[in-house]
This record gives sequence, structure tokens and C-alpha cells, in this order.
Amino acid sequence: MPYKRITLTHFLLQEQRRLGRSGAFTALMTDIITACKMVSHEVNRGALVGNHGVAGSENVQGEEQKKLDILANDIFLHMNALGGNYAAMASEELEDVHAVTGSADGRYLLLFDPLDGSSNIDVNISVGSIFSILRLPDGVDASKADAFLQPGVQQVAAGYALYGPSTMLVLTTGNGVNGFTLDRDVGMFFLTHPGMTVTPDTKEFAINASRSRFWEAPVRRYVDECLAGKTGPRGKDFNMRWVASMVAEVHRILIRGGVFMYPKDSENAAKGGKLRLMYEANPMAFIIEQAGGTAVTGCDRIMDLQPTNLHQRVPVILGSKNEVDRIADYHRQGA
Ligand code: P6P
Repeated sequence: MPYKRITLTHFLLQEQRRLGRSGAFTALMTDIITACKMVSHEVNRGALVGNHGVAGSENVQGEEQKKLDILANDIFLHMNALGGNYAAMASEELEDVHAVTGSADGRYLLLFDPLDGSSNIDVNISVGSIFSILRLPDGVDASKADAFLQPGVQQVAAGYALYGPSTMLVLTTGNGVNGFTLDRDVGMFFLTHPGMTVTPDTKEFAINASRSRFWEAPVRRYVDECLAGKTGPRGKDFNMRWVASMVAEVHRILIRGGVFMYPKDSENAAKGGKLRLMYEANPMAFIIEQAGGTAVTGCDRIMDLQPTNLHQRVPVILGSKNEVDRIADYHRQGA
């Protein structure tokens, strides 16, 4: 009976009562939820309203910005300033911290990648928004990047919106992972995937195989063994996927297991990797660990890293625990 579903807002209220928490999470999530609905609307309208194509500018990462990158960023900045819960925000699209003026009581910090995988927009493949919430440490200036440089274990909540065939919002507040689907007609997210978990074993891995000539030995060993299939040391066949949209990859792993790898390689080593620690790797690592999976750089747990820069990049290997543990073992062995 679809009318018996529970909305995301009611779910958060029930969680607060169950956990004896304050009303903070509902307040923190209210504006994020609205922002994700608005971004979903703009992504969904796409070419109909001229939302495809490039903006003619570059972001702090030196990446060409799509029109929707900028629109999604503006939506997140505007909507999440309204509730007064955030003292400051950090975005993949902004070089510096965005201090929220007039937010005298903002006790939290919001980090986000407003539209991850945006190279997929014009070819109509799923993209997403990723967000991470930290507490503002007492006595710390929220307008300075140092306030944000907290290890991933300090996150109070993390999640993503996936703008796919359905728009979904997947969230953890440190008590498991739950998925919600947007009913566009009602305009609300409804709980559709309670208690999401990652299977410890898998037969599916995701990596950009065009970079294989740059790979380090442990990654090459793992992928070669998967490709050898039944005839090789793994004794089973594997499947490969690569969407070039981290949100879509992580969501697939939550639904049916798998491993996602964007490892350090000889081409990206000088930059520390490809993906950004603060608003890609940490929030996704929080979600994956809360769902029973593992998230490492190679040998080290991602969420233990002490950040040194707001936009620092890290290697990311995450997903089904037994496979990620195997890859970490290969890194410890050196191959
Ligand atoms: P490549 C998207 O730009 C992103 O940050 C992730 O969402 C995605 O997994 C990765 O980069 C894709 O990188 O090198 O395959 O284009």
C-alpha cells in the first residue's frame, strides 16, 4: 500500500526519538533535501531548458565546468544558507570556504560535490550530488579552511542524491544506511531501501581500464586475477563496470555488491590521486563502512586520514569487504 510509506523527514524524526537525539538532523537535512529536489528538477529538464553544455569556465580543480555544475552549486549554496544551521560550506566548485553570513548559531559545516560525474550530463547518464556534514569545533573560525580539515571519522552525517531513472537520496547519520526515492508528483522522498548493506563478496569490479598502463603492481595483480576468471587463481568469473559517475558506482555496490577503484597510479601520483578526500572519498567511505563495506586508499583506511588541504585528492578503493581486504593485502605485500 504505497500511501503507507514513510517520508525522509518523518524517518529522521523517528530516528531522533529512537536515538534520543536533538532535532539537529532534521534541521540539517531539510535544506539539503530541498536542494537535491531542485537539482533533480534541473537535471531532469536538461536540454529542454538549455541546461546542457559547458559554462565556459574552469573550477578550482582546473576542470571545465558544465552549466549544471554551476547551477547545482548555486542551488546548494543558496538553499543550505537559509536554515541557519551551517556556519560555512565548502564545495568542489569553489576554491575557498563559503562563510554563511547572518548564521550566528550555525554549529555545523557542510561540504559537497554539487554535481558529481557531470561529464555524463550531455549523454544522459546518471549523475549525483555528494554531501558531508561536520561539527564546527568550539572557538574555531568557520570561515577558514582549517575548520574543515577533520578526519572522515568526525562526520556526523553523509549522503548522496542519485539523479538516475529514479532520483534517490541515500543517507547515513552513523546508524546504518537508508535509501529514499523521490515521488515527483508528491514532491517528497519516501523510504524505499531501509537498512542498505554491502555484500562481503562480489563478482563485479569497477575501474577505468584505459589507465591500466599507469597501474601499480597490486592493482594490476587484482584486476588480472579477476580477468583470468574461472581459469585463474580466483576460480570464478568477474564482471566489469565503469560509469564514470562515482555516485552511480557506489549505489550499484550498495544494491548488489562490488568494488570501486580509482587508485593512485604513475600518472596521478603527483596529485595524490583523482578523487577528492573531503567531499567525495570521505562521505562515500562513511556510507560504505556503515553498510558493512570497507574503504581504503590502498593500505590505509580513508576515514582515518588527517586532511591537509580542502581539495586534496586521495586514492579510493571501496566496496565489498572481502574483496577490498584482498586488494589492501596485495598493497601491503607490494603486489
Ligand atoms: P574518469 C567524475 O568526474 C569523477 O570525479 C567520479 O565521479 C568518477 O568516478 C571519476 O571522476 C571518473 O573519472 O577518469 O574515468 O573520467
